[in-house]
Amino acid sequence: MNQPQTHLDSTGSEAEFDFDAIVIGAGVAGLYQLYRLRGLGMRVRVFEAGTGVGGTWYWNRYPGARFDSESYSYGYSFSQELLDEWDWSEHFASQPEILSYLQHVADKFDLRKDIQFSSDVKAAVYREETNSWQIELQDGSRYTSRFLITGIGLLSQPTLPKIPGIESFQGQSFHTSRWPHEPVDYSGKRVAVIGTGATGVQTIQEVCKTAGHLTVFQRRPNWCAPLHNAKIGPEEMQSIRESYDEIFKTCGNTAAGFLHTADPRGTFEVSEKERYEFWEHLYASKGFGIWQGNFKDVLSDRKANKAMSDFVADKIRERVDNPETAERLIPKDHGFGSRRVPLETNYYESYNRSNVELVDVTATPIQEITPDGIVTTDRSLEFDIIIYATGFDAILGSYNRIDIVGADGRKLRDQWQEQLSTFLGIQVNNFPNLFMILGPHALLGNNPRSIEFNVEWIANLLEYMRTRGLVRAEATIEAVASWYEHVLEQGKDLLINEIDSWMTGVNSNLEGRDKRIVARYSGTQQTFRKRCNEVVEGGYAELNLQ
Ligand code: NA7
Repeated sequence: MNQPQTHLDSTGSEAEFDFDAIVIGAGVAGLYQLYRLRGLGMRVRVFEAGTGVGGTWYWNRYPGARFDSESYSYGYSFSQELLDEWDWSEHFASQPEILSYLQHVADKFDLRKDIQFSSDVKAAVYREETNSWQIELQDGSRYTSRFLITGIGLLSQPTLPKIPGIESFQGQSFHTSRWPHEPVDYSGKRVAVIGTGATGVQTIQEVCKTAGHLTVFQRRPNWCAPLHNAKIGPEEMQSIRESYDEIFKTCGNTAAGFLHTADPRGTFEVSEKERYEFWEHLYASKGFGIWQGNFKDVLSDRKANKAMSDFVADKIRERVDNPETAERLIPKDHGFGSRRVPLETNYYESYNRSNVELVDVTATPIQEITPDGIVTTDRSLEFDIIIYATGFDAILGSYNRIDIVGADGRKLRDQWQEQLSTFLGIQVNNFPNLFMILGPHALLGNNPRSIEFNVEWIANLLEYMRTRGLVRAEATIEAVASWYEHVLEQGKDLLINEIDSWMTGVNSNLEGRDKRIVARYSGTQQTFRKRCNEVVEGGYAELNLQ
């Protein structure tokens, strides 16, 4: 594989490099990027750390893992054949089904032949003299290419809590995103879950059904809302299939690419009766409507947000039998929707079970983990299994773990340490020919929709370069500075940027990550795409092309 070989490159001349493009990651992004670049006749190799395709859906095998967006809005839209042949069995598919889907995609488009599995990229160095990249895997093997494209995810680098003695635990313990491929039997076992983000919520509501006893260690509660999942029968699937054009059109018209978008009315523009009827309707509806399809000012106006938060708090009180437990489950430090809203199925009712206990680690912090279990300031608890649902080194972690060295020997992590900035979340000055799919300051939202857009934007640029014999693309420093200003501007006045969460780059388990940063694009899909399209229409004037 790594022997010197003679290839014809995409222009028909003898290739200088092992590949025209190297893609890191065989998840939703990497698979589609491979498909698109192969369609341009490029020689592409995908390097994937896992043993199979799927990315997020390969790694996150924890119990209860599933989409929080409607399955039919969260798959690929690029292939009519794929849309025609794939049946989703639930409105919000579970991880095994999603993984089967991505495996099906890899097989259908014969993608595996260009994917090298168990290949963890350790370093990537730009070589100015040849306008190319050289990557190095953990095993020391090296590969070269003209272009380097990252499809490494924004939530792929897990973080464990900094708790003394964590290594000493003698039972089974797992981070949710490093779940074993073999089934874990927790029936009758004493199980601990640390963390109550979207992942913890999905895990807790599932594990409690069979665990002998489940103890949930909660630091800060989140505002959760019902998912309302349901099976999809053959007839409903047929009708969904017939509506795909409409579904993707809707996603294209909403602010973040979801099927839901803000209601044009302000919270207090309607009567109290109308307001509560609307909120009851949202609470009884599927998916992210309650977060993304709420009154237009719920996520920006403090008074509106407080009213909505009070509404959801009352729902929690209704659903949880023990009033003290209910109060502990109601967030007091942030309003509804200012952190990612975990969607749930009987999550709150889990706390009515006799085998489930909620421990508030803000009141009684965990002091240490021992060979037998967990010691808080209050007591000592024994466990057979500890599950860490403690989140990720979000957005930055997947880049920082690779030693990415650009022009003049500058390291990406050092440059971003000084200031996190990119152009469109796709390119970075000083890092020519490096393209990121959903990099920092890119639009997130409905990620598959954003991924398809970004992948196509990158593919179109590479095609543009090829037809003009160009070999080097680098965002200008001015373009990066102007995007940075735009990103800051778009993030103003949003409550979501005023609270500690992975979305604002805060992670208590990492050194120096206690200050909020703007790590993602908070403007709308329309603003983001307009800017990206203008760059294309303007002949990529913001890039230095040679
Ligand atoms: P999150 O949303 O970052 O949640 C991590 C959870 O773990 C959160 O409740 C944290 O409490 C808790 N945590 C982290 N460290 C500790 C320590 N040391 N002690 C106690 N509790 C801790 O990650 P998820 O995996 O749930 O979700 C990430 C995204 O993946 C999600 O938004 C989806 O988009 C998919 P905290 O709130 O910080 O007090």
